[in-house]
Amino acid sequence: MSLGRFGGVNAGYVLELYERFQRDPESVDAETRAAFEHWSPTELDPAPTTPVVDNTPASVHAVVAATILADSIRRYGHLAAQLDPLGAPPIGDPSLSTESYGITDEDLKRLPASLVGGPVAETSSSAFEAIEKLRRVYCSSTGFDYSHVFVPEERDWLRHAAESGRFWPPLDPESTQALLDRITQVEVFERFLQRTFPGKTRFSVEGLDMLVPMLDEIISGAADTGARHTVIGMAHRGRLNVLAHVLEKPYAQILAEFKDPVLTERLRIDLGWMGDVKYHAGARTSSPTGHTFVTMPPNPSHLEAVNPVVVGMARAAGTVTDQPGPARFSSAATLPVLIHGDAAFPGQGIVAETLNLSLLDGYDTGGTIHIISNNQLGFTATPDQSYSTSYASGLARGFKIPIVHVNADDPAACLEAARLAWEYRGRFQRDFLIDLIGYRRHGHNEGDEPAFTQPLMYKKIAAHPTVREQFARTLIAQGAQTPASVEALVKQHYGVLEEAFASLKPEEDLEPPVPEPAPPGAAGRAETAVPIERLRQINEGLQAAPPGFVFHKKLERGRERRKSILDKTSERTIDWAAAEELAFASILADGVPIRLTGEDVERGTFSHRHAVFHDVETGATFVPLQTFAQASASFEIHNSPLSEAGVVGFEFGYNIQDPNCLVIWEAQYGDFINGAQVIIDQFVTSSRAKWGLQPSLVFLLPHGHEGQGPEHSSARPERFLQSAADINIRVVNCTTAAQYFHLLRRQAALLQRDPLPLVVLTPKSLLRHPLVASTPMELAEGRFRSVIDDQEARQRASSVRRLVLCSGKVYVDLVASERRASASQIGIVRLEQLAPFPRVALREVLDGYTTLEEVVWLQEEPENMGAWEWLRPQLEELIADRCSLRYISRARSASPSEGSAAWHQITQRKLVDEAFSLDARPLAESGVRSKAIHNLTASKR
Ligand SMILES: Cc1ncc(C[n+]2csc(CCOP(=O)(O)OP(=O)(O)O)c2C)c(N)n1
Repeated sequence: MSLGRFGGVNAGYVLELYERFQRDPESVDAETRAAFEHWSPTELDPAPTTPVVDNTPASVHAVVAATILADSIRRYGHLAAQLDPLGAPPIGDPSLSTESYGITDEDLKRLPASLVGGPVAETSSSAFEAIEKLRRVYCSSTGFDYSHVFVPEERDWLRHAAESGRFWPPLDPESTQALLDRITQVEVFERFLQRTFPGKTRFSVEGLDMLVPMLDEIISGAADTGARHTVIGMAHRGRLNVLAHVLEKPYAQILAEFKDPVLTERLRIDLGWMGDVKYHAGARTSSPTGHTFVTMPPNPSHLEAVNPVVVGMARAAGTVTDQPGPARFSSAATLPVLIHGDAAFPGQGIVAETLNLSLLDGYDTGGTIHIISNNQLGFTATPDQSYSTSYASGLARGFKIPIVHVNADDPAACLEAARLAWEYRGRFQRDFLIDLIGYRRHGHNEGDEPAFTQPLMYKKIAAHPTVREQFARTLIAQGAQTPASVEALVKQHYGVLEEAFASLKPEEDLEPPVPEPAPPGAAGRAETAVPIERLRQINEGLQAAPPGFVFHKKLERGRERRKSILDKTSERTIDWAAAEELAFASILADGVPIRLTGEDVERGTFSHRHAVFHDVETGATFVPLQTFAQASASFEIHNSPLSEAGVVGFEFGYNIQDPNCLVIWEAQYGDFINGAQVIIDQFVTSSRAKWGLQPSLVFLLPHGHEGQGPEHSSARPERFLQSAADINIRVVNCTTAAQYFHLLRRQAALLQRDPLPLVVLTPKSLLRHPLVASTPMELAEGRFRSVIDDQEARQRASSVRRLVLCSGKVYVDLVASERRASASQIGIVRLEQLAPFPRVALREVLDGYTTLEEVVWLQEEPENMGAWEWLRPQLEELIADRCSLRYISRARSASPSEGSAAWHQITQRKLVDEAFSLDARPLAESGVRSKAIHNLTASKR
């Protein structure tokens, strides 16, 4: 016997069958049994060199063929599914045709259905019938694409779900009527907008109308199974329709926004309100009982950037933080839904970063439901210009996410996909993707001419009936509707919109969510001192370890030292890490939960934090901030994956969803923050002015020129400062452990009263520097100071000619310099907070020096970086005609720092020398810039 075309892998399958037959002849069907009775495995030719003649008894050949055919349909059936509503034929695959296996339908009819297996076999009388049913499941208007799912239980479940049809919606008269009503509403909304505001951009959903009923299905299904929060993220396409119909944003408000109203001066100037275009707006709705919520955060134009934000929001929505210990997350309570573009999903890297979060501790949400609203175009770009994968959804395969491609013109198939998605997610707590394949009825926006680039496609679209029209025709043919009833439904929905439009009073209807800033005087202020006794109790609590826990020797010694750091109240025993831990612990003791994430944060990049100890014998972990006796809220800490945009977006979302939690993200080195620049620009610094959000996310960004080269020196403070507008961000570069302690406590205290994102430029080598250490009394008294005067210079204020203003690490370089001792005419004042500019505090300090000739801003960053360009106009205004203003910096440069440590030291020394040289002159050739920008003293006196 020869296996003919079933060599190789298929031979293996025959052998398996044969072994089964040998063990138990009854375990294979009668025909296979008969064939094997006259066959031996020695007849297998593993590598036939000449064409083999197929003299296989038909039954064995057919048995093998039938099983492989069934398997191929399950794996590759989607390649033959009619997924394009515009009729492009599927690419197909030879493995799906009976003929490819050298068998006929007649052969299949002689074989039992059990060879095909699964639910279809149970209701079929032959393999032929079962295969036909499989084809209807896998090759119709749904393409089940799950063969890449590795977990057998999941694959079996998916297979059974697809083949049993148990998620196929019962299109009984009531649900049919409801569906027709819904898609009529969706279509009429777009048509009304087109008629009322012709050509105005709205990014119509038309061509993907089923998106709305699918979201209905997902949201109600999730709510039925206990999800309290659904968070939906989506871009422009179909957003207005989803806002109106899923988020229940009033028609009147949407219509008023089409009139582009100009808001009052108070909103624009006093409160910094800028607003955003209507198709970026967010909304939130709750069920009539108030038990379930659907939220759609606002969205910037930057496609897919909202993905991690939504996932972070969903994580926060399912997290309980009011108990000490780790935060408790319940996946059943929350559901993230992300709607992607078919060009953006494969194109934007943040998609992969977000998918990578899906199963990670601290980031997992119990599964996101993804829908690609696939209109087969990205603006003008075609699929072959947009992705290298076979489908727009290809990336999801690598994450083992089940994918269902579905033709958007088949309502029942679309609803089945939606049901399958939430059932799978609920059961396996993993992501699911629906590739909803439709078309785009108009241009990219409604003023755009699509026929310039897609003439053939748009000829087809012009003649293509809408999904509502097709569905209505079917119902009319079935006698379930009449042309008149269908038309009445259209009129009814027009009527509602017309009424809303007629009642429109734009200024009154529009209520932008403008947050009021804290009242003047109260902004940024909080009592943050912690009595020494309380600190001692907390510190003692932190030192209590689980019985028998074996610490690493070095860390054990560190813990020993920690025990006594509060004993002597006026000795500098508090270093940066101790201040941070005491700040965190006291915040937790005050009942404010904390979430701290970033690359390697558990230990700290510079091995200073050790928030998580590892038992050197058992590997068990111990987190003192989760177990100390005084804690009254949760402490969450996670080493993040190696991502910036994804994880910062996630923390932003977490933060806005749970504004009462102190959410902190730490960069490995500050410069890596630029990997998240879109999140910073589009969300962190601007979301208040655009959307009325009030983030309070904290960024810890190691910063300072220490000779580590261009990439490990600067957290690029200039980028944050360029976006600073007084009421959107705080940027701090503080110089002592106590300042850091008060700063963290202030941020926690202001979460509700005066929330703003906080950027802290944190030390690296200075983490353990004695000049940065503080006394316990400095924690027990006082508060964060935005400006720190030079106490020594203040004693001799009348002889001070130059005041050097600086921030952060360069201050330590100055005071550690041997030139400091002889510089009696120079004072060194620290600007601990760069933004909002501490005008009042700095003026008070300047007022104390009446003989000043010059204020110098000293920074170690190049002239075009650091804080100089932010400070310059503010210092000019403040100093006015008091004296001159000078700056000292590295020379203007394309790169933040020198690439050599020795070169760095030379430049750094020059900077310091220049600060102490009263006869300073421009030193362009030295790599350092020292320049008086004007001499107001001379010109204005
Ligand atoms: C990050 C980013 N790059 C470029 C653009 C400009 N842009 C807006 S829509 C669009 C096409 C998007 O295509 P697709 O993802 O398929 O969504 P569709 O508009 O077709 O629904 C482009 C390139 C953008 N908004 N965001």
